[in-house]
Amino acid sequence: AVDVVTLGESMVTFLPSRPGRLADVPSFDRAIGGAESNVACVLAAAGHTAKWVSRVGADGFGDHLTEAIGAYGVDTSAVQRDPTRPTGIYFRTASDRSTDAHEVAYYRTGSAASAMAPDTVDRVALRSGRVLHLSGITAALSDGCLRLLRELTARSPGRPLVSFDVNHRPGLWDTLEGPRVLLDLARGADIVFVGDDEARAAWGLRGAAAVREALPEPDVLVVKQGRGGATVYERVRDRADFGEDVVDVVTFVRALHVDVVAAVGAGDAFAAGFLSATLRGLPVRDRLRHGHLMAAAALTDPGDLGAPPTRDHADRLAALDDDAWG
Ligand code: KDG
Repeated sequence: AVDVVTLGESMVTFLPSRPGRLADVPSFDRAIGGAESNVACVLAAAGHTAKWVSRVGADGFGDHLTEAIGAYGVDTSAVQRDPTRPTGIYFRTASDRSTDAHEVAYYRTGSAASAMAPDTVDRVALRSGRVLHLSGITAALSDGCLRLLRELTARSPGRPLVSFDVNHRPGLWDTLEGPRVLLDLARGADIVFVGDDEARAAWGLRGAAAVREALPEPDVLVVKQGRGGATVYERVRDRADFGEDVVDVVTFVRALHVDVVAAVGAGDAFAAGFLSATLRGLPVRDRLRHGHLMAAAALTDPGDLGAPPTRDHADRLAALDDDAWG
């Protein structure tokens, strides 16, 4: 089995040549984006086998995406080409230094990837990994995409470990149902990633403990607390009293403090670092450290992805003593 399979739409991304409002940016540089392929690329850089399942247009942008993602070492053999629909693209501005906010303009309605559905994707490929990583972005793309996510997050025997990043993108939802759908999908996953800001905006939940209370099902819940750090709730059997008690072990690790160049893609890098360390059987503190350091690498690069650290590099950073980690 490959280590990780990810499913999702990727887009050719246009990065601004200078800071400022979208209305004022005169030219853009081509790059690649897509939350789930970002995760696959970071995992491949960290020495894992990763496969990205998707659909792109039979056009130059589709060629570029498959080539560029393949160049990270990701297996793109299960990516389908759609002769009738275009590859999605998007433009964005640079992150504002004080708020990390940026503008995004998507051109993805009716894209090839939005035609993904249970009967149009390679289901064998989707079950071929130790981990299947999904995100809430896909749920917003079309009815077919939502049906597919519902099927993949349904608990069934023998399924891969399902990882789900909530990735609430309010601008992509054309109904008010988004938050409820995302909570439902998250309930079916084994590992869930969510930002505390997202949990507040989508579900009105304040603080990590409130998120866990609303989302007790996943064995592992990771609540990202922005520049502060991240808290993991991990369900473990409590052997101390030889009973079958299941308890939540709660672990917090501070984030690395870096000067943010572009916040987009940091959550994906975090998920990849955490999943990499999970696949390697590392303890929860190190899973969080690998998440944070992959995120730091993405935060300090103008693109969505940049050049992620290799496994050796990441291991050296994760092994720094507590002083460095704060
Ligand atoms: O998480 C980063 C993504 O938001 C970016 O790469 C583009 O997938 C993307 C999206 O739908 O916003």
